[in-house]
Amino acid sequence: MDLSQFTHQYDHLSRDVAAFRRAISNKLMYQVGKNPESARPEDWLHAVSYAVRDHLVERWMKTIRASYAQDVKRVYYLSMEFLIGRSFSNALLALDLMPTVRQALTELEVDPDVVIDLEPDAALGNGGLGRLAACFLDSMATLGVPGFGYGIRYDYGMFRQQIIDGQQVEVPDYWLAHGNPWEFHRPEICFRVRYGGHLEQEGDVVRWVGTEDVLANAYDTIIPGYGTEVTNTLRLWSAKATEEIDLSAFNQGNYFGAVESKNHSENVSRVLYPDDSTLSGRELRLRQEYFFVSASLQDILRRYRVNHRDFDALPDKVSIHLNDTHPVLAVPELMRLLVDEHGVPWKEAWALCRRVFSYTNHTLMHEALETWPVDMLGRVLPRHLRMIFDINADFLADLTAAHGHDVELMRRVSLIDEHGERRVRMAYLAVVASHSVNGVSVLHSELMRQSIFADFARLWPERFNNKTNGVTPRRWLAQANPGLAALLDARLGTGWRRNLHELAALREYQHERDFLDAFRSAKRANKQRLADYVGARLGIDIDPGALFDVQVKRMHEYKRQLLNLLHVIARYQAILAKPDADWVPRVVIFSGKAASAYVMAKQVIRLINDVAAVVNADARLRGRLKVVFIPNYSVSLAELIIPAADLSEQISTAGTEASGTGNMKLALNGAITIGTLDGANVEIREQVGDDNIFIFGHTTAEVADIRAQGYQPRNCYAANPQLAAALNAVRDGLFSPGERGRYQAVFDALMNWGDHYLLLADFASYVEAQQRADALYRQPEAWTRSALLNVAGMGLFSSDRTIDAYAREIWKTTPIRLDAASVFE
Ligand code: 26W
Repeated sequence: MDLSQFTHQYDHLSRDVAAFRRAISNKLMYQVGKNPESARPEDWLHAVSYAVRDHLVERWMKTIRASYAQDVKRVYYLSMEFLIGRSFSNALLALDLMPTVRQALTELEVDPDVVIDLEPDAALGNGGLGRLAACFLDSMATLGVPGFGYGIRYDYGMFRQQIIDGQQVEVPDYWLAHGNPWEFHRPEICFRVRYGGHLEQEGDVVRWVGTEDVLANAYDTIIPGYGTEVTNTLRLWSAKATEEIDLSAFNQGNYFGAVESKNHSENVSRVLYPDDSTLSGRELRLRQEYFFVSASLQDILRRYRVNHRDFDALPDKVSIHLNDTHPVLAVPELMRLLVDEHGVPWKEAWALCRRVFSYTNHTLMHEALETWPVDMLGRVLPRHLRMIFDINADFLADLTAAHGHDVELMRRVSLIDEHGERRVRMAYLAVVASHSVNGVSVLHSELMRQSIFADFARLWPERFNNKTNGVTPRRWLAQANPGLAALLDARLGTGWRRNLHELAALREYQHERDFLDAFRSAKRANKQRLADYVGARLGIDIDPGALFDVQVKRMHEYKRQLLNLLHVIARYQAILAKPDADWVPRVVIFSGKAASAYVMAKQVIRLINDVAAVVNADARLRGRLKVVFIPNYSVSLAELIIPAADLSEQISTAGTEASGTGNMKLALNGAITIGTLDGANVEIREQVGDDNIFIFGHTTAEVADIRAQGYQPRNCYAANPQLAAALNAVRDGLFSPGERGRYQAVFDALMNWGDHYLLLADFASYVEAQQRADALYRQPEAWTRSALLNVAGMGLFSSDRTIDAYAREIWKTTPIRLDAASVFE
């Protein structure tokens, strides 16, 4: 085909205001089907999204064409979660079209801010792991890495959180209700995914028959790069019944029965599991994992075969990354496709697998490590269970050959856990199958080698490495904090968006009074913006002059929101005891969701709201302490809250938070961290210096010692009257006067059930660190300088740096070349 005839079409899109006005009006009429006078704001959002999208599609087609022409090595990032948030303003930023499109909308008498705020978040993830996947997509495109995201197009994303009478209520998130202009449905890209059935063996050949099938149908989302034309793809799978309806039932007059089975099979992509802490072990979850993995692998092999006849070059052209263990069924699935469907000999297939897969671990928490009962796996995926047994047999045989017959070692590393009900250890399968296993911060990678993977790290030390997480500076600074971004542009130029290390130059301005003032006013404006939101939505009046103390993240015992709250209570009591002392005014802000079945996390939400009600109503405080729980934490709320923070709470028990990424976003926006030596806090301290972070609490090693010696939380209570008073207030119902015993279980968890996360052991040190924060906040210039030095130290924490390291050291990919690939240089 002669492609030259098509290329001129690329030039028809103009980028001026008048052209956009016309394009938006055209989209409104021809795509949305509305007249301007009857168009609702949602209709305008769709119209303008389509107009902007056209500009991305051009780049997208160009990228796809180049990737085939250059037969590049592609990276496939397999993840159950992608927490994308909104796409419209992100696209405007990538295309450098924000001022143009704002102007065009304004001329059409449409308020751009109203339209921007109408877009629902694509909340296809729980928290850190899902948002990291989204930041990685952004960085892959920006660096020109030929990367694809593969996941599930859940009909219902992360639930919406309402707070009713102080308690979390979950509301379904039907994010597709008004349609999604950012996705392209691909009805023709459809793969059969099989479940159940049984195995038949003829000689060496195993046949998997009698299955119940569902179709996986592709929806593509465009992922723009920043400052480049490279534009990548996020491909999400939606379940479709193999037959529209059961015709035989239909013909027999059983109309409802006819649609029932269709609905049943389509349930597999219905809803995101809203739990990021405990493995529920539910069969539907297993089905979801296999669903997207199978479709993705079939698609990956199809694409590979466009340019290749056999599979010899597979590891040179394909890299498959496993985002935690959730997609680990990709290992037996690739084996199945190669061996059963394409006749590749077992040993060759395994050698290919070992070079294709890499794996990231995101948590050490035992209860979050996935294992599947052998029984269930055998019922749902009999062929894969057999594959896993065979992989295990080969692995254990090789182990014996190399290290002798060590039964204890074999028991420890076997892919099958034989204690009690037999279970498949998905993390071990990931390690055995991958050429690279990484943790997400220096500390976490080290602990990973010492704890859950100790035996494997001895067997294969070369396989283990660290890739400290990062965040995209486009969304988390340029987009979320236009005030600070403008200030940085004026002083440093705009290059920090693509090279975050350029922020280091800010250090030169740390003694310039004018610059510090401007930096402080940018923060102040963000605080005002948040105060307006809190006033309008929650009816709570907060003073933007107060210290904004922010903890935003999933609600989890190990993250210790309750430790923060104990400090709030202690402070409340201290102010009442000395009402005339010179207190630094504070607004303590919480936001975060609890998994729906996580009783203790929900109790903590309720307690925060109960404390807020009492504290905010107490006139004796004269506004010097306020507590706010902002409902429904999400990517777009994070974009509002994070730029307004002064103090960033990163207070997990040392050794429990794998990395954290909120810590990076907050520091990047000029918040100072109060935190433990956990996760990436350790590296943040190295970058910003000891004087610009408030570190407290026991270290990982000390935590281990305390536990080994038999931790007695009651001793902390006995030794610290301030702590005892705060705990007693909770126990005695000071914050729940209508139901005095409401928080007995919270009290008991700390005092009588062992305080597993050592809140009491860290309390005194935490309070002391909070006093250091107060002292610094009393000196506005010193505080601002320290905040500035935090921003200056964030160069390392760009996800561009992270992705560059993955690309070079794990995936071994090189960037795509496009003619005039860099559009801003
Ligand atoms: C079995 C259900 C389940 C679902 C999700 C278990 C565990 C998870 C994730 C691993 C939880 C998660 O989001 N982990 C977070 O990953 C971030 C990105 O690496 C880190 O920054 C956080 O520290 C880590 O908690």
